[in-house]
Amino acid sequence: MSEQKDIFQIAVVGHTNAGKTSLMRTLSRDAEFGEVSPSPATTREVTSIALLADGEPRADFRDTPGLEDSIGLLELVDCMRTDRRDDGPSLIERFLGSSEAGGRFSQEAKSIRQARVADLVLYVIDARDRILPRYLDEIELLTRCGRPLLPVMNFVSDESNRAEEWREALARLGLHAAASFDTVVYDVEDERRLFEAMSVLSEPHRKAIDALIEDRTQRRVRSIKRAAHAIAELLVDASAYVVPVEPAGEQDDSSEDRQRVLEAEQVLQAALRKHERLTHRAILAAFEFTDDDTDAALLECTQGRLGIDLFSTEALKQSGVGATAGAAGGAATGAMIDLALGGMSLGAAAGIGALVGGLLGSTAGQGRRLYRRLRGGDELRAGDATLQVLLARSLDLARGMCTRGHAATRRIAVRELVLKDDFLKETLALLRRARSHPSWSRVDRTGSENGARTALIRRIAKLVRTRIEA
Ligand SMILES: Nc1nc2c(ncn2[C@@H]2O[C@H](COP(=O)(O)OP(=O)(O)OP(=O)(O)O)[C@@H](O)[C@H]2O)c(=O)[nH]1
Ligand SMILES: [Mg+2]
Repeated sequence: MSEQKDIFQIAVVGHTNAGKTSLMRTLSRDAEFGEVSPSPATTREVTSIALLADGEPRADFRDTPGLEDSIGLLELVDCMRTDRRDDGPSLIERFLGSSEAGGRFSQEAKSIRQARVADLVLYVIDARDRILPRYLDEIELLTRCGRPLLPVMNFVSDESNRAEEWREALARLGLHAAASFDTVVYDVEDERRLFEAMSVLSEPHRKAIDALIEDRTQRRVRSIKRAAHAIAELLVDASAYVVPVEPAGEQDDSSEDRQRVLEAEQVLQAALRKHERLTHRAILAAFEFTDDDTDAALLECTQGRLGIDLFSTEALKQSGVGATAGAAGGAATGAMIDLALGGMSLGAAAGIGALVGGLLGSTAGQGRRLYRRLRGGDELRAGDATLQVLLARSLDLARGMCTRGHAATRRIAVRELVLKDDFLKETLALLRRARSHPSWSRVDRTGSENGARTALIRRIAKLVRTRIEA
């Protein structure tokens, strides 16, 4: 536990299961902090974490055990009054010095002790709950601690929340400032408003809070930039990637030809699947989720939208490419992989094949094979449909991460974003430049720096960023 004297001290208190430890996790961007569980009385000891700005600790948040028997405790504290002028803090001190603080109310005493010495007390509320007498008694006890008190309503993204009822009840108790902050469904604006409300109640620590707000704003911008860059890199790598098809021998018939294409197709699919997974990890890392969180989160994804195979009709449909897939005869790979014969697209090569065949008086197929041998081998590459699916899925993930608190324990909420036509067209047009540079691709290999590649990635990342933020 950090023991710096003049650092801003915040006690995080409240009823058991209200989400105190979850709040600590999300504010500190540390999904490993403490223990979070749906069963009550999970946190048994006070634990602290320092929030940093520019690498310096600015505020010390203390997680505390949940208040379980506030009704019993308030009765006890009331009985400790010996003079009608005894004020709240003196009654609280009396309780903390009593044997009851080490006995029946030992858990409550740990929280109350922190609330008594903190510069600010955050009272975490499960805003779905009705306003029960035990909550009113919790507030009364905390008010008696004599420190600035800020209620923080958690679970506000739940439609059944009673935030308005809570606000009214809190106002009746003289608590006119209350913050809303869902620890699981993260909202960057709510976080800023929470810090601002803290700042109003803790004037001497305004500078520290301003530094935290600034730090978080910058981190947000950085996260989105990094995610956009990872997506742009994925798209450029996938566009530039080519898999050669083994050159056909003199005697090859068309079934062997097909077999070779099929094998190359599998190589291409496996490589792009792997590259997509790497990008998804990079997106999570951009939002400050560690490798362990990433494993858990992506594992969850495997049952959801991102778990659907990249080269499936389902993935095409989900990414709004359904019509294209249908046009290609229903087979997903037909729409997703381009077979370039001797360096040109299938359509153009079929024409050339017919032309060569016609000239030699043989069939288009024979002509095509001959032409191919003259030009060198065939190759496979990702079609526009694949690029569109890669873009749609990675954008969905990045947008999902924008609203994922570090307290989230469930699967990532991936919502489908309908890609705007002009954005899609512009991105695909830019990607065409990568098509003629197979050496730019980092799929399955590392590559040396290349100015034109970097410039293209930057341009695409800028476009992608606007969609993450949209
Ligand atoms: N959906 C949702 N779940 C939440 C939210 N906050 C907390 N939870 C869940 O509620 C349960 C309790 O959260 P904790 O953070 O452990 O609560 P606590 O106040 O620290 O509880 P104790 O340590 O037992 O006093 C966990 O299962 C959390 O995942 C929220 O904002 N939304
Ligand atoms: Mg806890």
